[in-house]
Amino acid sequence: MNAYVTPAASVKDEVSAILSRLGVNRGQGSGPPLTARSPITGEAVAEVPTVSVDEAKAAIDRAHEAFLLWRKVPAPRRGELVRLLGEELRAAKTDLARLVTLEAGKIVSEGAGEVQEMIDICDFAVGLSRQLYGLTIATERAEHRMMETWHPLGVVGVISAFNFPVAVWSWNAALALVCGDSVVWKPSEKTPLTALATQALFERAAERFGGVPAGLSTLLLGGREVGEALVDHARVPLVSATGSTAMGRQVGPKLAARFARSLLELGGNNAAIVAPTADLDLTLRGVAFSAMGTAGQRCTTLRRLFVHDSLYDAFLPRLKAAYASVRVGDPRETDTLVGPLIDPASKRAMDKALDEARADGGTVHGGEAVTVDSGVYVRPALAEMPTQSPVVLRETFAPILYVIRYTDLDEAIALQNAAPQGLSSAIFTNDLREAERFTSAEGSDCGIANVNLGPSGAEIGGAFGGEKETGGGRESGSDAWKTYMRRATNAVNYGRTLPLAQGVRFDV
Ligand code: UN1
Repeated sequence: MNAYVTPAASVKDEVSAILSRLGVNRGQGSGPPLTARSPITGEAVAEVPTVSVDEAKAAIDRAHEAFLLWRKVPAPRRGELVRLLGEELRAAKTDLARLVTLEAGKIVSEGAGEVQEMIDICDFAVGLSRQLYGLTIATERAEHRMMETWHPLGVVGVISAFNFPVAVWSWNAALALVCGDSVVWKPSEKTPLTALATQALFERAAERFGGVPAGLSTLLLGGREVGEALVDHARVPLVSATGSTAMGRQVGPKLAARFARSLLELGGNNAAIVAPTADLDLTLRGVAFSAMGTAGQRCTTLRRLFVHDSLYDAFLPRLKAAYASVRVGDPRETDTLVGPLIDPASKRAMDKALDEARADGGTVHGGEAVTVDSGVYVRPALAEMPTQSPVVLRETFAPILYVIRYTDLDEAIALQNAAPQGLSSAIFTNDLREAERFTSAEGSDCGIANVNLGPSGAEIGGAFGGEKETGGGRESGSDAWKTYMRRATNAVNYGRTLPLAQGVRFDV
């Protein structure tokens, strides 16, 4: 449970108290200092040092040295470190969740949910540390055995965004650490404090574990040039990058040019279809959470809604009422459901998109500024659109839900798949044929396709990520761990002859 009930102390005081309770070391470095702000009030809450490019490169070299030692530690023992990290996260959940609220503006339950995702992935990774299975494969040669072995990969670079300031690191780090890799993390410049707090918790776990190689998990605070150092460093065989498609377009080709792996988790322009048999009470809640939750700042946020003609007039008034009544405000207050946007630039992007929607013949409900302290707060917007015009097909990282009527399911699926991104999607229906069609090969083209729940709020057990401009990466559950390891195929001849594959003869 979250122990905080009312926003009594100033944001800055609360931040300082949490940082000192968590034993946060603000780090060092000769780069330009970074000012951490809280979107709740817009105020500066701390100043932290950043590293220079040379310092970043040296830290990556150290992480490589750490990898050389860590890869020799048996995987279940590596899992023990992640188990301890999970314990530290459990113990610090209230404080870290609160810091997520203060620094990223998430409402209390979403801040707690983010830390819960970290705990969940630690548990998952601990189990995984005894299950890094390879296959044994039937071989065509007599007295041979063929098998796959999964080996540690190297330094894993993690570039994360402000909207999931700590969970994304944990999805990558928990897996990477059990896989025998070291981790170097460059968080968003908008959320350095939650990153420092997470690093402090990792260090506590490492101390309890004993004998963790120095630099096994390193935090690099800095600007774009620090991210570039990670992307360009020859000792980094995998970079997992979460952010905009524009960022991915730069990072992906650079990694490809040096034959490093990329795990890209980029933009989403997620849709849901409300079909004739949908349970409208459930649909309303599913749509409201996915579209307005986290103030529309999840990559899985619902941004496009296709509503069947037969229930459009029954459903829309209910949806409009929910939009008009949802409480926008200080995310620390328990009845707030929509907190602040991260910064004024987000509001400008939202206003621009809504102007464009109106110019395209849309009717906009909501979207106006709400005055709460000196942060950037908006009422989420519903935009009823005559067609899926270009603004609808663009991801605007703000709470705008475009609503369009449809009559035929295939038409709705085609509209949903017309977006350049392919992260998450959903259908609300009680018709088995429609549900199955939506999840079939001819249905949604996204990495996530849900039935009777919204596109956001995925749990860690599934592979998370999407297709097309979302970048194709998969993180967290299922077999996403394979990206963090290298696969060796081993053929072993235990006989005294040398039969060649494919029946080739080569007698010397
Ligand atoms: C993101 O917005 O970057 O499915 C990730 C969800 C979360 C993850 C979102 N588990 O909404």
